[in-house]
Amino acid sequence: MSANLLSQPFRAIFTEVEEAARSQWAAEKVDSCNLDSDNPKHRYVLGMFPYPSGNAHMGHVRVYTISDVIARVSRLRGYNVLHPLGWDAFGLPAENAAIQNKVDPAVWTAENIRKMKDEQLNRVGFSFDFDHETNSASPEYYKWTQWLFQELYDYGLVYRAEGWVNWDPVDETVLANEQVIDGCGWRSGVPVERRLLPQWYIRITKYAQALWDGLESLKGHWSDEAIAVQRGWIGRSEGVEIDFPVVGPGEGGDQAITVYTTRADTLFGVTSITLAPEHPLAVTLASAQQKQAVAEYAEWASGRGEVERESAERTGVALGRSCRHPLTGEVVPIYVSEYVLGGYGSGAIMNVPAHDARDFSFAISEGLPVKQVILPQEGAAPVELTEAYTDPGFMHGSGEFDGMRSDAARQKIIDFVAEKGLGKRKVNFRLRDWLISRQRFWGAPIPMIHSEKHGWGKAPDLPVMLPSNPDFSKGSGSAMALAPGFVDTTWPGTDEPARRETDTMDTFMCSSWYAWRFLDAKNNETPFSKNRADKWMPIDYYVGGLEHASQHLIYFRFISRFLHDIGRNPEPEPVRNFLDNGMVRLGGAKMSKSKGNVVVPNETIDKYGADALRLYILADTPLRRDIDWNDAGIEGKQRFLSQIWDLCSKLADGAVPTAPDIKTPRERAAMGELAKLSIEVAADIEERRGFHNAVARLHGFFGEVRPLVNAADPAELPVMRHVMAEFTKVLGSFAPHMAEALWRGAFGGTGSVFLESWPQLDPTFMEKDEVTYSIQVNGKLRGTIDVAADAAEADVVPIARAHEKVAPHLEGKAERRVIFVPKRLINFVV
Ligand code: ANZ
Repeated sequence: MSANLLSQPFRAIFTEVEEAARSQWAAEKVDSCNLDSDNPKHRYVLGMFPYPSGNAHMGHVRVYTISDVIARVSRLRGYNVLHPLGWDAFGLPAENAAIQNKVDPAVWTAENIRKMKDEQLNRVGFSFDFDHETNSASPEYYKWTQWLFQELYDYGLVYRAEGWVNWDPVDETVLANEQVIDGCGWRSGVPVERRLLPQWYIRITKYAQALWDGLESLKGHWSDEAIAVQRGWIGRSEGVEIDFPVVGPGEGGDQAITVYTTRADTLFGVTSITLAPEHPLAVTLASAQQKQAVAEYAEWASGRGEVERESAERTGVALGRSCRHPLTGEVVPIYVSEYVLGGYGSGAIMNVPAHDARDFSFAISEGLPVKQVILPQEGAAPVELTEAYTDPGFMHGSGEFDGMRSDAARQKIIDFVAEKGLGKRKVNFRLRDWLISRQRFWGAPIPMIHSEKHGWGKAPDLPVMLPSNPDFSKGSGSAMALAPGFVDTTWPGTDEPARRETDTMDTFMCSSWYAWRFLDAKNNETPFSKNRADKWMPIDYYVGGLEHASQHLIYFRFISRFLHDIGRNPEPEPVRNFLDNGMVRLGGAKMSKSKGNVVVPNETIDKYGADALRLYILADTPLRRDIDWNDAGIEGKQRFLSQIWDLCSKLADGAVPTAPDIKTPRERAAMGELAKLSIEVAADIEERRGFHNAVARLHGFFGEVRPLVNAADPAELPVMRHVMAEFTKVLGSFAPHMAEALWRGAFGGTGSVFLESWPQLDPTFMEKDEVTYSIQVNGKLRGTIDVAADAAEADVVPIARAHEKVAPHLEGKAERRVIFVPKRLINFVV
């Protein structure tokens, strides 16, 4: 940096300062990471990779500023740090843009990546090593996504089955949920139909228990909420399956309906049985009179979305048949209703209107009895319920279980039912198999082929390349089939005709394994080498929004466990510490282009500089809270940086001692502030996730040290220079551009400040020359005194005894004991 920049006001030259620092980093390869270095200390710091929309937003700035601070602090503290960035580059927006603007999605995506990387994110000063960049839409990457699919297939974790999709009858294409707006296709505007089509699934349910138990094994930091979201998604429940025999005469009269319940304690309150529309017995069992109504209802309901089914008004149709209660022998009617889901439990439930809210409203609309079997108080009389009573309580109307506490009775009834052979204990999960196929173009082609003779098999010679210049004239789902030469192929090792699968994979598949690819981004022989995975996994710090805690994290943890099981990943879990950060809002609302309330990073950087932006986005708000954007806040950060700049410019002339000789109280005080700063900021970042506290400490340090520098004698200036030079090393993780400029420009650094080490100070610097003692009489505070920190008890106690506010309380009383706590407290017990 030219010396004359230093003499100018920071506000006038910050852009120049920032650009100069970035060119130095690029030229000197300051951010590069040698993955095979033999430094035994290493850290993998990862922010969730972005979708390349072409517009970096404040959400990106927040995530990567956090990961960048951890990465920079870690490097200065002696770690070899991997802090990479890549692109989650497949997906719908590219395809939509391609259809609208008639460009190849590959071209559109490449241009967006260039914009986001070179023109936007680069300007924030993130220390990414782009030697390890990945792009999930490149053949070099998706070759291995396809490999992963085929591995899962080889291990029996992939299957094909019919699944419901949104079908646009005009565009003749399958729509993603996001493309259905108010029940209509986003392009055609006509109502969307639900259709059953063959789909590829991944058997993630086989890992449900492991994914559940794994949450228990996480030893690093995971917020309770991130864990809770996953528990909700996996949804493990312990219950019992109970058989209700069907009462004859009629078809299926010798059968039983198996229900799944988590509330065996309510068994005596059952007043009906309800089947899911998909239940195989629904139509079969229906009486002749009801068969058609049941069939029509079942067909209508099966086509409806799950959320809709669970939240709609309770509807249903009686089968005209009944079941016998296995314990009481009572006969109860059977219904079919959409709120019972086909894919969960046994697809049939026992209705207990008195104790389940859904059953209560169903019973009211069907005129079914409400039978209370749990009472809030022991010995209370049942009353007419106006809503379901869902709390625990005391058993009633339940035979030999009466009077027991309901939670204890639950276990007893399960045992009883099991002993009698009427049912068995059962664990269920809400987690469903992962529907992975998408009838779209811009994704990793599913690497399977089909022949009439051989059925389905793996496509040889990966990657199965995505055709270029797709023809979207018949909608996105057909582009693959229309690509010349894509579909027709031959069965491996023969010249028999075969057809390629035209579906592509869910993009969550691409992001389920990207963390491993960063370890070996250029490897063409294997997805990643085992040595690298053994060394670098699990990720030490993973940063991203809580909105990814359900899907992405579940898929990521699943693939991590799978890779572990096949011997390619050292530990089952992929992440040690998960840092879920809040959002950035404006005027209380989430920033969004459609609402027109966005603050654009590039414009902010033009106005205030990247360092001010970085400080601002970390300051004041704890990691997990949302930030409400406020221009005054970022102006304050720019002012703070200007003050640092001015002070350091003033100090610039003269030598900076590396091991200064500390003599005066002022020098000692400045060193004390530096010691406190370096120790506490390291702990804030590495252990406490207190990014906002760390920024507050930068302010605190400066507030204490600036007056010391301003008051310093010429003889004290070398130490002051030393303190401020060391300060730039701490500041650098937060405001890297300024720190680099000052380190080289004001303090004579010959290389990058980021190749230096974190200040290591003797903590005794933090000890004050003087300490304050509280003086108590019988535990009650009467006064304080300031004495030399190393003063002995024998010197301090007489001073305390003579204190003007203390002496009157001691006068004329017998001193029984004196409690002395060094550097803190004296208590006279009288
Ligand atoms: C009787 C009962 C009484 C229930 C009561 C609840 C409260 P989780 O915890 O999510 O597993 N259920 C079972 N299978 C179902 C299906 N396929 N579709 C919709 N609901 C179903 O929930 C288990 C409870 O959800 C089960 O316990 C059953 O209702 C219902 F006072 O049985 B319960």
